[in-house]
Amino acid sequence: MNDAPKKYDESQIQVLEGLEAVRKRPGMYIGSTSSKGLHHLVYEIVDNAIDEALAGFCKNIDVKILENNVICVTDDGRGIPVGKHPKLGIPAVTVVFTVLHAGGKFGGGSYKVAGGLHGVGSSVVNALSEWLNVEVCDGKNIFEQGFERGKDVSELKIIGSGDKTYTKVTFKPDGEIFEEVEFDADVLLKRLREQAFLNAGLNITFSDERYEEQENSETLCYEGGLASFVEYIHEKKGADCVNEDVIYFKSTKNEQSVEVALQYNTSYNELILSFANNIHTAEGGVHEVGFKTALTRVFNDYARKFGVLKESDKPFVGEDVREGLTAIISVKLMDAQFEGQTKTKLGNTELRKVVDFLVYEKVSEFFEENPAQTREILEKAMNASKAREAAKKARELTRRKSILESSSLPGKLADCSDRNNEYTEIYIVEGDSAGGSAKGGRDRTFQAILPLWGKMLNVEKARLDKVYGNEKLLPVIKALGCGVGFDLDISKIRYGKVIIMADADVDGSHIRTLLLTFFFRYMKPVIEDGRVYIAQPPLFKLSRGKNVRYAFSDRQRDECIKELAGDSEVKIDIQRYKGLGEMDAIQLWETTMDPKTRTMLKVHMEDAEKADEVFTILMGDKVEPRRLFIERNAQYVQNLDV
Ligand code: 28F
Repeated sequence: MNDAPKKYDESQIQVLEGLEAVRKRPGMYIGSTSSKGLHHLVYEIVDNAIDEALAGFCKNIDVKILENNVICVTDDGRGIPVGKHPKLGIPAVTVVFTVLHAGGKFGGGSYKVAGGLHGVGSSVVNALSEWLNVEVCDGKNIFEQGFERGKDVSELKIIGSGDKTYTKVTFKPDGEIFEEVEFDADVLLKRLREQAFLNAGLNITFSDERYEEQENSETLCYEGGLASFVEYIHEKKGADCVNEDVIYFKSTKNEQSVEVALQYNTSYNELILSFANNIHTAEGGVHEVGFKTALTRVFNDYARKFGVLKESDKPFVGEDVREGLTAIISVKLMDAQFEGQTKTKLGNTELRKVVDFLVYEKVSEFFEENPAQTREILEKAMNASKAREAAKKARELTRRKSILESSSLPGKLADCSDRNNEYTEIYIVEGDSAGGSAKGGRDRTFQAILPLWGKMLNVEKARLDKVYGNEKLLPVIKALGCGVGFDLDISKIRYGKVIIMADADVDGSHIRTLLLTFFFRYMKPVIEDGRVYIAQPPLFKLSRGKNVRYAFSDRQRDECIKELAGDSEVKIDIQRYKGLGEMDAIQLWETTMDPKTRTMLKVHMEDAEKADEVFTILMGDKVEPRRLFIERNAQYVQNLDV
């Protein structure tokens, strides 16, 4: 250990200030210190290895979770340079791990993006790790350096020799920073698989070595790239495909590449995933716009040319040509501009035309060369277009009908007096008895009640025109007042919160799932806006004389028993609520509706692809994928009523 007195020159001070800044406000660099932020540390290191693959020098990346949640990532690239940094006079690899946003990768001329959540650099991971070890082989010597909470605790030193080049980074996230230090292997696996799809031929191996008995490892390598990605998505949710082949094309021009894969399935939903430099552009951007406009144009041009669309027929609109579409768009470019609220919208305007031109040219080519598959695809677009027209008529009809009726609000709605949708809430309640108690218990200034009745529709297997005709959903659409499907205008929504309140039994969870499917498929912005909640009524009422407690789980029930019994063996009355109707209005208010005491689950959508898969599996018509899903997830279900 080099114990010479530390010379605190300017560069040392810059290093310390940088790391201090990261440890003081980690959320600024990795989004949060929750489990999501914890996993972001791994993505950052893996992204650097993938950049080395993008540069063409790395073929294999290995990711391991070792015991007590230590991560080890290795790539067989050139190895981070160990030579002295020209300006700072210390090894380049030490700069990469101690200077914020360091590394030549940021000096332009690479795919790395500076700032934001992407490419925050290895130094942030180092600062947020209890310890980190970097090992580099330059084809001759093996070098190693250790750090603790970002500070180097040893000089870079030679620990051996080797004839292969590689970089290996091992680190233990700092428990002082992260509330949760337990890694979720499935979360890492999903992200690594996505990166393997996005980088055709890259070989990523993953293993979770925390538990002796069940070491599981996976090798992820897809020569088919995005085409394999589309096949994987369809296979995972048991989708039936309309056309046999995945339409796939890639074009690279002056260090810019555009890669697209698309295929149609028989569902009514569209799933488009877009990426820029391997980063998921959840907010879309120019590449998605270019793709969508070109697709609509090529459908219309081809349909006109071959008489599928007659002169008198209206042209296809975007939603017609995207019904049942699974598409992945991946662009790689220098100096990508990320915009939007979460820096996940691609802004490079010149790219829109590039993507548009390529998609138009390549999809036309496919149509010309595959008339049979094209006929299937266009027929589906025709049906979608007809259903859209029918939905428009159904909507006009409901509008006209409601204009004929006194109010355009549903008869069963017990509205609230306040009109400001900052505060108002609507409880969608299953069953008239529960609806009655909810009306009796609510605070009518800001709480509206809509009792549901009639047959519910599983929208997973229905188009929008059927939704308008459904007696259970139509009142919900009218009460919320913001429309549905592609003409939903979230600014018109009449309530700040939409709260689903159903019994805690199997029927209640079925109606809840059907409603969530409806919101996800036809009112997604209401979920994305964080307005959908699930009421949590109590499962038990415990009483000892006048002393009453409510419990929302078995564990809470047992705690209440101890609390009420104290140290005397006395009888405690325990009532298991079978349905909301068993509670009177006051109890329902106190336990489930009073904002001061209630607990509610907020419905949020971390990952559109995952949500699409879950709804397709749970609500779709394929039994096998559903059985597998239930088998895999039954372990997480509390109070399973078997
Ligand atoms: C397990 C994580 O971080 N791999 C990396 C490289 C390779 C180079 C590099 C990285 C250049 C001057 C900073 C090598 N030779 N895996 C990784 N592999 N960084 S990170 O260079 C970084 C800058 O200092 C590299 C020639 N050019 C670049």
